[in-house]
Amino acid sequence: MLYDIFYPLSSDYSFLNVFRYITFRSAYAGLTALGLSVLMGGMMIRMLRKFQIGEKIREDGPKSHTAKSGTPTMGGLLILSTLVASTLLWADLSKSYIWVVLLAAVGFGLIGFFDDAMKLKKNEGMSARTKIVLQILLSVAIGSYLIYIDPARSDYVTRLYVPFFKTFQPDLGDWYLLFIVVTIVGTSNAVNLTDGLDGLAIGPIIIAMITYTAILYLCGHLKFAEYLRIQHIKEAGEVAVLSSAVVGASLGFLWYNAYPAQIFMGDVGSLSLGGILGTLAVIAKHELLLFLVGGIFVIEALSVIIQVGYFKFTGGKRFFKMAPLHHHFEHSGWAESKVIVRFWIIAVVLAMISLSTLKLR
Ligand code: 57M
Repeated sequence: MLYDIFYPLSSDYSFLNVFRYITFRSAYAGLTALGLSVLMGGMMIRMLRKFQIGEKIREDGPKSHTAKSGTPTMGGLLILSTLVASTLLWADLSKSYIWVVLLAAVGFGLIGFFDDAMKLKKNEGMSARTKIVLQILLSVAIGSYLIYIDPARSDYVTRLYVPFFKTFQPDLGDWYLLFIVVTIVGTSNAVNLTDGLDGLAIGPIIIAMITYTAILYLCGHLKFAEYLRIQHIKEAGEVAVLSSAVVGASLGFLWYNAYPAQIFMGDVGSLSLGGILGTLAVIAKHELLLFLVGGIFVIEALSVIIQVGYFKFTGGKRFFKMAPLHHHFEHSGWAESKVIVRFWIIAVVLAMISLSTLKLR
């Protein structure tokens, strides 16, 4: 919105030319979302307490978690509202990718919202089947737009870029839609599984979003893309403004979600943030790199698959002390804050390795 108002005036007032730059708008989109979420966070926590929108803790979990009972939840609404407001303010809204990512944010957010609301009202959320069908439908809509409608992607759209390989780019053809769906739905659910300790999901989300902000900016910039020999994706750079707003909104949420948490994000936050991350990876055509950038989410999801598989296969034996993996470490005697910070450290290392792949090919 500010872009539409101020950039046209730059012919009369040259200092308004800064509104042209994605770097400038990304920085202020991040700061605006951060400011808004820190400012609104306290108010929201008071409101959630007033309406008794608090977490019901499962009895089969680690004992230390019973003290968290009643912690205000659905803090994802804070993340969503501030990132959307900041994006509408700072992004060039004529670029379609902005709307694609906003659709992912709000769509996955709505699925999570109804799930949270049902859990609060009836103690039981949406059925796993309904949730997954809705997630798939939304991802099919996003994937179909990018493959069949988006005019900017044309010939390279179904080719897959493989980290560390310069020329090996298999063309998935029509299977690419399925690949997009698996990427977006998988990321959304993996973030949801990770969100089980204070700040555990939001830390790696911030790190992964910063990484993709850099990647989006680079692949949207013709010269950098040529220099790095990555696919130049016209208009992807603008999405960096949005992902920067996600970073800001998430940092503001972390202010309150840091151990000991005053608020949880709920499914409205975790499903939406995962949906956004998956969509960003697809738009940047760095989908496989998400395994590395979002390695923490991958490990957490894998731990659940291994635990459930092993449990069924052995007729009741456990591979980990408890799944997802963070519970295993809690049961091994690690303090909650230690698990969280160590997972963050691993996320930073993975992000650094991921960025190195831009040149290592
Ligand atoms: C939901 N939700 C947290 C909060 C958050 C297939 C199965 C393994 C699935 C899995 C599952 O349901 N995972 C997804 C994870 C919950 O947090 C809420 O949920 C939102 C995110 N969806 O925003 O609203 C609890 O996590 C804690 N928490 C914090 N701080 C935070 O900032 O401490 C969350 C955010 C909160 C709070 O205690 O209540 C969750 O963990 O439930 N299932 C499991 O995760 C269960 N694992 C399990 O059953 N494993 C089995 C195997 C054989 C399948 C086993 O290993 O025994 C565990 N979940 C819990 N307790 N709560 C088991 C123990």
